[in-house]
Amino acid sequence: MPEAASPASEAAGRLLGRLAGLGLRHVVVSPGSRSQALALAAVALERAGALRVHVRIDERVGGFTALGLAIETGAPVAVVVTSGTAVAELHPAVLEAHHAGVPLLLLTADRPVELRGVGANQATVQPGLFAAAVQEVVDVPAPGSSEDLAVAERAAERAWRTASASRQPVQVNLAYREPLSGAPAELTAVGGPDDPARSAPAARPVEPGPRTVVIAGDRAGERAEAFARALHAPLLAEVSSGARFGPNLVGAYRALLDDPGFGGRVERAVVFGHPTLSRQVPRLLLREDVETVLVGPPGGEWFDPTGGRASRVGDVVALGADPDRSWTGSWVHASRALLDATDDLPYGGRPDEPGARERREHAKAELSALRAPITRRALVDAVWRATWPHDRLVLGASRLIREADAAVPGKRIRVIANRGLAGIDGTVATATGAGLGMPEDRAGTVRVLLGDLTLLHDAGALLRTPGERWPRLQVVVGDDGGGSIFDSLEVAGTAAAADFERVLRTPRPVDLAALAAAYGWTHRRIASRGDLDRALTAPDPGQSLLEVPLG
Ligand SMILES: Cc1ncc(C[n+]2csc(CCOP(=O)(O)OP(=O)(O)O)c2C)c(N)n1
Ligand SMILES: [Mg+2]
Repeated sequence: MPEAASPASEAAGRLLGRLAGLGLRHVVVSPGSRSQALALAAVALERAGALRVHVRIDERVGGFTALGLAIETGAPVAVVVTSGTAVAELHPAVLEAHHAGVPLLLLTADRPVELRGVGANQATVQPGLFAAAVQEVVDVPAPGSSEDLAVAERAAERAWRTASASRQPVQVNLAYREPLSGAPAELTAVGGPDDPARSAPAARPVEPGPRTVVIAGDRAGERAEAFARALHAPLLAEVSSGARFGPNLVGAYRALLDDPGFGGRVERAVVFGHPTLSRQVPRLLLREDVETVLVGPPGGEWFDPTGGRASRVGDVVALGADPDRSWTGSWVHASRALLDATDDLPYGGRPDEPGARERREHAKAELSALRAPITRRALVDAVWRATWPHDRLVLGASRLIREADAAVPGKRIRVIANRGLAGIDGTVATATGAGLGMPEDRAGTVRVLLGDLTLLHDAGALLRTPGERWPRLQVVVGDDGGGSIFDSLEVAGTAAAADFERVLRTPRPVDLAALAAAYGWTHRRIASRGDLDRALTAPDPGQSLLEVPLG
């Protein structure tokens, strides 16, 4: 006997099939009844080789996994959730995606119109839930006839086009009536990519002349480095800019911006990406005597602390190199000297022509340094040294990313950080998504460096999916007994110590070995710098948690 046909299954299959035709490669699915047709269509398309499905129980984890996938692949990624609170669980990742400019397709299953606003189970007002954080809401009524297949297809095209062009999340709210799914069908991708000729933004010519710095904030990308080199300008690149490398790099930019001999002499700033890690950059851009050129983000918000005084352009092109080489040279040299002076690594100081005594002393110093407690600086340095272009480095919010930003030298590696809203949520899930988005045959290790509270916030993301590929993940936790970032705030001195501890620093004595074991992760407690280097350079296969007590 043929099983009952389900308009829900047919429409869901057509929607996802068309999305696959347009270029959708990853769908993150969370379980639910109302969304079953979408979830089953996604796995049918996976069987046909059209896309990959990643299943996550917790939609908040699913949302951040999709975010990581979209950051890594640069293309929209879909999430499938059921109705009600499941939709709201996506909100943190949607907000981050909105502010950072990352395209997501939120396929939110819903009740049909007759069941809305009548107190039906698991039904709320889903369109509009994300307010301005989505570029568009495509509200698709429950399918009933074969004409609705065309409606589903058009919804797919519209959502894909909007998300791709705006680099923003788009909600496709999909009502379904019972039967919520029907007989399994074989599905394939429908149609081809739709590639409206996208015109590159006009590039504004930038003449050499005024004393210029190039600032690369989060997600600035390699074009910031190329532009700084072409103009021969100092490159003040944050650690997650994607531009922290090259001959013009000024890693110690904060100290130099504070210095009247450097920051005080700047006449023009060209800003790429979203700088979030220093007070000095916004302060520089606020200065009336500094001409500011903001280079448009491909999506996301403009970073503009100038109150509209800055000029905004889609792209820039250097009209030649600054003939005054001393400007950039002085920044680069001063930066290198500053970074060397604050170095606490055990490896420096090798005598030029070591005699036997010097060699012995050097070896002794090296040995005792390897046994020394691990400082934040030593931790970020070790992680940075161990990370290579085929790896990914994901940095959690809080102190370690700031430490890395202040200290690490230039290296052309991919660093991901959720700086759109700088939340401590979703860090492990974002990293997992990034790893899943890397080409399988060329994927290295995804290393996550985060604080102890940031890990505990996303403990649910440690939950693996049996039978699905997971990337090689090395989660490195700098454990300093709660939110140490609050120690640097005024409240640390004004609040009663016990109150400060209870509501701000919030230390949690969690047994991380047991946490790791519960989720089947390898756990290592790192006691020395020697251990740290060994664990980082030869990462365990699969998923591992390195617990690093900070000294
Ligand atoms: C979702 C979210 N909640 C709260 C905060 C505020 N916050 C910023 S840092 C921080 C503490 C982080 O502690 P930890 O991960 O241990 O890092 P540490 O400060 O010790 O480096 C908190 C709660 C936030 N950024 N995001
Ligand atoms: Mg901490």
